[in-house]
Amino acid sequence: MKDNKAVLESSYDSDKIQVLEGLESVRKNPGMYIGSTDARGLHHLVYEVVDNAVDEALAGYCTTVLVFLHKNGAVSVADNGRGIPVDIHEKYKKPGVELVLTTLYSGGKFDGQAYKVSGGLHGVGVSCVNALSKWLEVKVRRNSKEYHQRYERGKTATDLKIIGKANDTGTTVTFLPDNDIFETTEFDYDIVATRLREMAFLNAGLQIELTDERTDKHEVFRYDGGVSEFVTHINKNKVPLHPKPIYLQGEKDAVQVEVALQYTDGYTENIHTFANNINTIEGGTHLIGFKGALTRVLNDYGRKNKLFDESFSLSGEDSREGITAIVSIKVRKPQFEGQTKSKLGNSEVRGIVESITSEKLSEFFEENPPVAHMIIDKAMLSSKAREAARKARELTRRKGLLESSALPGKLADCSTRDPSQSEIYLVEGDSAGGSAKQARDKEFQAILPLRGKILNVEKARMDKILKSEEILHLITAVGTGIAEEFNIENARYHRIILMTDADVDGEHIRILLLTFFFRYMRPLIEKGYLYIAQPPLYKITKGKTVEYAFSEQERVQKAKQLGETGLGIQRYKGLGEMNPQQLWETTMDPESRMMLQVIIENAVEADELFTILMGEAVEPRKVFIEQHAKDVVNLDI
Ligand code: 0RA
Repeated sequence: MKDNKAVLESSYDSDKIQVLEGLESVRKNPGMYIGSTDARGLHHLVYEVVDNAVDEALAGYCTTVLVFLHKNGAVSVADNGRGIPVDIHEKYKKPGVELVLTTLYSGGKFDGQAYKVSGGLHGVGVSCVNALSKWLEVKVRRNSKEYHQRYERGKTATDLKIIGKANDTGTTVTFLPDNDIFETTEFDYDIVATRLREMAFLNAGLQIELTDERTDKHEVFRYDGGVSEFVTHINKNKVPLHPKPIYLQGEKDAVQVEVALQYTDGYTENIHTFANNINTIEGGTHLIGFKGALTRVLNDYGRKNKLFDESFSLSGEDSREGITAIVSIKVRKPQFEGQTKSKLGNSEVRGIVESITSEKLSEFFEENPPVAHMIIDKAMLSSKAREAARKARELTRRKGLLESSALPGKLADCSTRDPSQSEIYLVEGDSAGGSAKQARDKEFQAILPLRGKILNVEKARMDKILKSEEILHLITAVGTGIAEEFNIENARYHRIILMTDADVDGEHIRILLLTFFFRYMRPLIEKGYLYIAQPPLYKITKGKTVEYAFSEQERVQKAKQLGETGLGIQRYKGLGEMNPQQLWETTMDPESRMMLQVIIENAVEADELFTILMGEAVEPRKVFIEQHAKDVVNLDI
């Protein structure tokens, strides 16, 4: 979304036809409007309607948003905003609400709002939701009356009618997603809840309620502490260094900036940025502004208060070790760039965030010296460890271990030198590694066997990580380097495939590897380079017929197909039980294999997951493993 709304507003002026463009194009090419027609796209429908309600809240007219997941598969979003206008539009001779719902892009101009602060990932408007629904009904409470209108597949089905009286104002939209369009039409409570919770954190005081009528589940999300409470929530399983998050806020040239931050005793940096309520996972100008200010304030304070000498300075990484922060800005014309359109491009934002953060954080430090001292002590410890790590790295470099010319001996590399064609299998154990080496297509498949469990990077600092031989092999083979030296351009493979046994140990190794990639090579995941191999769980034989099943369900189904008698069923416990030919056919042959691509659905949740699974605190981990025991089999972060 490159500022859809602004662009389209101007085209409204110059080309009045376009504003009345119908919704056929949305139904023909839904991906262009909502990204995809899978579960993700489906959930975007809800977000889109909620965003409109949140816009009303941000404009100061709405306090509560209610979301219902109905038994019949429909969803309702009800708000107590102004209600969508119902008066007849002079030019188009239709009620405003009908224009809003049946034409693309009528929103921007018609609603009289200069801009929308909020906006779904695609910011396309409720009319797209209408276009992609079997039916949609809207109820508007306005002018002391209640109005109703129904649409089917985006087309008006009934006239707007007054159906009763109203003693407040607001809008209720109810829609049933079209199963001709979506691969799945079943809403997932947790996915909806996570987004609504995030929205509530980002908009202090706004009350969002979710009711699942299918299960009678009900939650109320309301955080009067806003982004500060968000940080407290993220840090609930970590050990904070100061009791309360630091909250900074300001506004300049119509850009609103809110920052909350809290340091923990951990080593990772955990900054989540948002622009207009959208998680900008690729960062952007607000993130750059924040980081710049943070480093500068820490150095200025440290020097001024003689916590270190003039000649010393803390690096950016030192300043951010163990930090959890939310940076949330609201800007009139957001420019979203990058691979997944989730990087903020507005250049004016950088300086604004930088100056507000600098000014307010310096003020906070002046008023809270003990907290400032604690943070700077932590950053200085990081600096020492980083120096030690640098020395360790230099040493290994001198030994040639980190040079690409000195690839690890255990690596069976592929022949092609084209990274986009190359893949590497990280295989648990030397024996499975051996099978994989025999099975592979040498041309484009490399194999790196990993012995045993790799180091838990969640509990270690860089200097220790760089002393782990398995991890060094991994870094060298992948080619990108890590941390400050990470460069995705040097990736030697564009598919990195984790292949571990389907047992508890394999699961653990997979999570250790995922933790490493998430913490130190995250852009590889963001680029879509990381995969998890899916070896079969069962081999089913009948006479000469051999079938593989990748789940319990599939085993039952395949056994039925083959007939129940005379079946041989073998449960694979490890990769080692397959001969190279079987391994190739089931797990490595691009023609027939299944792989999971690792995607970061929600960085806050992924961070929480790794903190819980791999961090220091034991109690939350126990709870987590009990609650998620079933899911862990198909861990997706
Ligand atoms: C157009 C104009 C106005 C409000 C809205 C649309 C509006 C849309 C949605 C969608 C869900 N809830 C909504 N609430 C409001 C401004 C109305 C005015 O100026 O009174």
